[in-house]
Amino acid sequence: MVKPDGVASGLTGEIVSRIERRGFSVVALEKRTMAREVAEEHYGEHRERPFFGELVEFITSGPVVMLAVEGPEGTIDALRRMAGSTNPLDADPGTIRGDYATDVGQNVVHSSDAVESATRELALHFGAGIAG
Ligand code: D4T
Repeated sequence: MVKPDGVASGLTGEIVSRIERRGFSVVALEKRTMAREVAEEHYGEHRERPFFGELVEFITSGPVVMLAVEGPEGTIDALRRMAGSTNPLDADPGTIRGDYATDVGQNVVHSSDAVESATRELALHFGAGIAG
């Protein structure tokens, strides 16, 4: 997902381009503003964390670009490495966060961290039919 800060900064094309040039397939893509209930479910694992309210506020603050990406086994980890560390100040240059962000709360992209979360998030954002 390109988060609201990434979309507002005009980074959608750059991020989609990095994913495609790497050789992964974008199988679905949609720009939309996430409903609060969807955001709370998306970030459900962080419900008890002190930054949860801000996180939901931010992710619903403007349009995101939701992507379903397909690739061989290992693609989930490869996309996480392309995104870089959650805290952009720790992210390596050449990663998306390392090139375009400085703030952990506004770190340009989200990428699923495991098969289970990818399956859950694909179903949440695109419907049951897309994961497989
Ligand atoms: P997402 O889920 O957005 O791809 O981020 P990560 O998978 O890299 O990191 P995460 O789940 O640990 O954090 C989710 C989300 O919360 C924001 N955040 C995180 C924050 O605002 N303050 C914090 O202290 C942390 C740890 C950033 C990403």
